Amino acid sequence: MSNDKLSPVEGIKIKSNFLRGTLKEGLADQSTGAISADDQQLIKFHGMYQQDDRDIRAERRRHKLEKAFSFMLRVRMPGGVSTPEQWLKMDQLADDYGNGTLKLTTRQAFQLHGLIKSNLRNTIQAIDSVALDSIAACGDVNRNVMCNPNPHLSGVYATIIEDSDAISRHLMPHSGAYHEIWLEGEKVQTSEKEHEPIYGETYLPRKFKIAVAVPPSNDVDIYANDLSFIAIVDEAGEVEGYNVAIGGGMGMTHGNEATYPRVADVIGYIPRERLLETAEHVVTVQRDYGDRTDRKHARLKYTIDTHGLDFFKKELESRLSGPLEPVREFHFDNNGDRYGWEQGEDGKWHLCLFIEGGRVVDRPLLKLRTALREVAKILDGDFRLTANQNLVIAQVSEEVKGKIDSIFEKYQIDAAGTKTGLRLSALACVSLPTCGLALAEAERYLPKLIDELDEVVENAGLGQDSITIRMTGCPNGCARPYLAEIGFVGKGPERYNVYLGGGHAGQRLNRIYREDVSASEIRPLLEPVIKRYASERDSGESFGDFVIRSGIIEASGPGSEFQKVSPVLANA
Ligand code: SRM
Ligand code: SF4
Repeated sequence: MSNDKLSPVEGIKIKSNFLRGTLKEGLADQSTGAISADDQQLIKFHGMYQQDDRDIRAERRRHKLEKAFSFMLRVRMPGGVSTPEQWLKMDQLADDYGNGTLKLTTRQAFQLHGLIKSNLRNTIQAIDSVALDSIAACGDVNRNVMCNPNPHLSGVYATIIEDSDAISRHLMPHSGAYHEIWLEGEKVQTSEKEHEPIYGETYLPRKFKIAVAVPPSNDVDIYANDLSFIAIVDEAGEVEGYNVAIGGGMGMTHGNEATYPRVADVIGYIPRERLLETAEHVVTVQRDYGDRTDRKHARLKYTIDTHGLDFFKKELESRLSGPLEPVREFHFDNNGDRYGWEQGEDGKWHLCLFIEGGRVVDRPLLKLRTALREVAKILDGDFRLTANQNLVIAQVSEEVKGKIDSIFEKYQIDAAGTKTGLRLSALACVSLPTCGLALAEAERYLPKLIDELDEVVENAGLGQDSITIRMTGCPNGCARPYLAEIGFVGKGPERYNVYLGGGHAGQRLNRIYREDVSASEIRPLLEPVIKRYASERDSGESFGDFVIRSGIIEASGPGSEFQKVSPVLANA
């Protein structure tokens, strides 16, 4: 392929000297709150995005002021595990340098928003002081490795968190740029020429995402990841090995039919000791065959669809120590979180706490951030961020459990998860005001929409039944809306495409029901569908399955694949 066909970001990576670019100079430039366009691409590999406050963009333009630039910092934390000390540091940084909130993301990471350029180094040095970093939290590399928290299964959990951590470390960029720019300030002196043994100097064609799950919980949404490992547990309760799934992804672009969400294919099984070589070589096949000319066509899902699944599998096996074994049977039954206290096999207590929109913030009537800070100060276990933007307070002794209950009582935090089934199963991406790609509100609007839909559900007599609802401010799919039973995807200000029919275990894509609906039209649009579900559903039938069986969503037509898929061996 000739270089002039490569996407411009490929050129930026090549000439960046292993992700350094002119970041040091850009940070020192006090004449602007921004960094150069090229460095904006490179800083992603260091876990940051340049953003601006979109709520005040127009006003600043009117006053001929530079945009209100700030940075979002995403912390790498495999499996979403945070010690109380790390929590307290992040909480403090949210006040010292951020916008006073902590965001728990859909990939089990912390995000700080609103950091100004001159505070980036201080912030990164502060997270480093509690053994956290933001290396490869964004960028064309493997991102934060997810794994489900499974607090009640202590033995299996210990294995999968160890494995997720090992994958994360194995696929970390080797460049010394992060340490040099953010921590040391000096070039790390070494006689060896720097190189990236797995990625090479142009890294991957695009971002790359990995998740590890223990059935029957699919709370990490394995079908939305480039690469997933589905744990197969033997009769003794040990993780024997993993089924391997490849080619999931959500992002698409309105009006560009060459882009689409795709659920992953389960291609085989590997014993546990072959985990790292498998992860490495799915990455290297994507490195070598991914499309570097068009970033909208560069994810692994397109590599597979361009070259064929059989080709990809053969190429992968040629790089592995042996062929993949046949897929082992597995079963997912949900992709949500289980709220409230639960006691684990080892007698320790775990509380899964609902965090609306993953936003840890003090509001006038709900001092959530303060309450969690008090919990962190006495916690004898750890925190685990979930892929549904919630929080598990894990490994708690009986004595501390009582103290945590008192804290939540004092601050009137709903520890038992008694909100409605809709609210507890809802996800919204960040969207406005920080996301530069947002076309419509999501995190700030979904709670109000749920208020309306809760009334509909209650009138229909559906009670606490959960229907997964996910909203994103644009089609990139950060809250995985195409796997939801009801998905809303931002089209423009206060306008959404409405999708129906995703699988309740996240195993099947939904498809478009109505395009370009205004926010005020959503309730009247969905009310008759929800009423029909309440009166006509079969026993135990999920909303997603019902809308297909009843013909509310046509079983054929343009758009995503739409056959009814059994969660057992969904894609084998
Ligand atoms: Fe995302 C870009 C937020 C999970 C698909 N995502 C962005 C950016 C960085 C916007 C940008 O590029 O300028 C958003 C920053 C908003 C902000 O102000 O914080 C953003 N994505 C998020 C988070 C914070 C959403 C949330 O509310 O939790 C999630 C952070 C996860 C993490 O900790 O790493 C987040 N993003 C996802 C997911 C879900 C997942 O991975 O399970 C997806 C869909 C899965 C996938 O990748 O296919 C996702 N984000 C995207 C895409 C579309 C990628 C594509 O293949 O087309 C973009 C845009 C892009 O990459 O060009 C994007
Ligand atoms: Fe931003 Fe779109 Fe992702 Fe929402 S889905 S955070 S609007 S990129």
